[in-house]
Amino acid sequence: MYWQTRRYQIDLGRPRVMGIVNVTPDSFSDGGQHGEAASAIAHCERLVEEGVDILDIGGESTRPGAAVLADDEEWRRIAPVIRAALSLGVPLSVDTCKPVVMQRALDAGVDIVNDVQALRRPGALQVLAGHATAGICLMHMRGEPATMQGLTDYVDVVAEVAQFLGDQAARLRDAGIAADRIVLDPGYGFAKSSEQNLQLLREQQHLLALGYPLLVGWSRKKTLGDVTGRAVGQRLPASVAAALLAVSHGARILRVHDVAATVDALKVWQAGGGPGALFADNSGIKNSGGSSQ
Ligand code: HH2
Repeated sequence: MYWQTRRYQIDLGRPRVMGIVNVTPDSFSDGGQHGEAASAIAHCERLVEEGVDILDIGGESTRPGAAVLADDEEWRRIAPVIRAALSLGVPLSVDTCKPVVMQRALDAGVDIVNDVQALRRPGALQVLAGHATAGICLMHMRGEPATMQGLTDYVDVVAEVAQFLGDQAARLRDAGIAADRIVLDPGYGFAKSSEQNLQLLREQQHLLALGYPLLVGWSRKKTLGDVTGRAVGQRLPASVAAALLAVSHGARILRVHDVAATVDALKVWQAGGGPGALFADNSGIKNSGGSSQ
C-alpha cells in the first residue's frame, strides 16, 4: 500500500508521521509559536531532524470560531515556508480549503493537498483534477469552523462519516483522479462530540472498507482533554496513546504536533510487533521521479 504524491510515492507498509506546521497566530494549541516565516521554517527543520515523514503547512486555523482569511493573506503566510521546506527532502502537504491557495501551492511544488472540507469549495476539485499526481487528503466535517460544534446530530456517526468519505472519494474518481492519490480522514474534533470522536476511534476499522488509507489527527484535541482533564499544553501522553490506538485500528498516517514522541512510540510499536507493525527496514519513501525541486 502506498500514497502517490507529486514527488514521492509514500510506502504505507508502516505508519507515517505527518508533522503540523501552523503558520498562524491563533491555532488552538500552538497559535503564534511559528507565526513568522523564519520560525516556521526552523520548526520544519526541527521536525525533519525528529524523523517526520511528511510536513503539513497551514496558514489558517480551523479551530471552532477561528477567523476566516482572504486568499492572499493565507498564501502570504505560507508561501515562504513552502518554498524553503521544498528542499528538506520530505513530502510537503498544504493544509487549506481554498482553491486559489491550493493552485498556488501546487504551482510552487507541494506534494499533497490536505483539505478539511474535502475539496467541496467551488473550484477545488478542478484544481486537483488538473494536476497529474498530487496527493489528496479528504476529511469529514460539517459546516464551517464557526458553526461546526453545533452540527453534531448523527443517527449513526460511523456510518455517516463512512458514507460521506465514500461519496467524496467517488466524486474525485469520477473527475479522473487516480485512487492511489487519495487518503481519507474521519476528522476527529470536527463537528463531533467527544463521545462521537471516541466511538469513531473504537470503530475506525469500518472506514477501511472504503478501500483507502486512513489519516488521523488526534494531536492535543479537546476530546483528550475531556478524557484526562488536562489542558491543551499537557496532552502529549494522551496524544501519543490516541495515535497508537488509531494505528492499531488501521490508521496509516498520523497528523501530530509532537513528532519526536510519536516517532519513538511508533518505534516501540514496531519493535514489539503491534498490529500493523510488520515494517520494511528502509525509510520507505521513494522519490517517484516526478518534478523535483
Ligand atoms: N485537524 C486540524 C487541522 N487540519 N487536517 C486533517 N486532515 N485532519 C485533522 O484532524 C486536522 C487537519 C486542527 O488541528 P491544528 O492544525 O493543530 O489546529 P488549527 O486548525 O487551530 O490550526
